[in-house]
Amino acid sequence: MKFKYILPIILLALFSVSCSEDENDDFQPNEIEGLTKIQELSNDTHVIELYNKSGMFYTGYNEVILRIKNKSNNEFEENANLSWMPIMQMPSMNHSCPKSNPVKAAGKNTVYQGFIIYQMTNADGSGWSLNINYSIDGIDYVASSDIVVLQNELQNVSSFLGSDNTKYVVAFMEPSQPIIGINDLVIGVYKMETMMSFPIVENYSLTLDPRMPGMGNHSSPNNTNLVYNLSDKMYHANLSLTMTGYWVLNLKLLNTSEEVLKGEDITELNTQSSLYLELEF
Ligand SMILES: [Cu+2]
Repeated sequence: MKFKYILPIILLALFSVSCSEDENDDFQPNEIEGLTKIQELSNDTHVIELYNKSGMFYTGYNEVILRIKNKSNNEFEENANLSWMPIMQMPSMNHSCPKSNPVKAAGKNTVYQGFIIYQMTNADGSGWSLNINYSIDGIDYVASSDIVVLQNELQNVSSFLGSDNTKYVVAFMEPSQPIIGINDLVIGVYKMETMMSFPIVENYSLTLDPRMPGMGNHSSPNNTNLVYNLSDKMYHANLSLTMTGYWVLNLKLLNTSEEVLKGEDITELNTQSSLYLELEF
């Protein structure tokens, strides 16, 4: 082949590559800006990309953003129905954890948002896998993979047996960026109904007593107890943080009859509740 035939082919190839990239930018704006990829799960038809801020899963509450790339045209699916099932394999049994299935993120075209609350992990981050079931235009798909879940240094989730002989998971959700002053504290409460089912606990309440163990276990003024919020199905309170540092949020969980299921008051002799979450900022 002579050079005069090759050059137009090269130019054509270059042009079509840059052209298709422009198309992608136009039709699929970057909806994952500021996020870091945790990992991908892939099957024959799709690549599912998982994102959050840190790019890692940690024990406790994990907000997760995902998108589904179609392998045949490299476009992101905009009409998927998703559910997911995190599973931890333990020596004697398997169990799942509290979660919310991913739904289309508000105002976005290609990204879906949900959360997973890992209540434990192995020291080396192993043990968990994630199964994602989804359907697009009436066709069902599955993707699954092992995932790495690292141990959070602070106790931001507590799993325990209540005095009603029911197992509960209590998880810190907000504030993710605590401030000196009044913070909107958000906590999730879940019941371990079976190894695989962790429904939301509604209409209970939690008392709140934040303390600084490093500074004579002092508290702070103007805290409120946690009450159930019907719209987001989580528990909210005013959390008063008077200074930066290490705080223990001492809690008591009460059922709808105001019976204490877990936790104790803080006194001179009892400096910490058996139900608590930690925070440092
Ligand atoms: Cu486990």
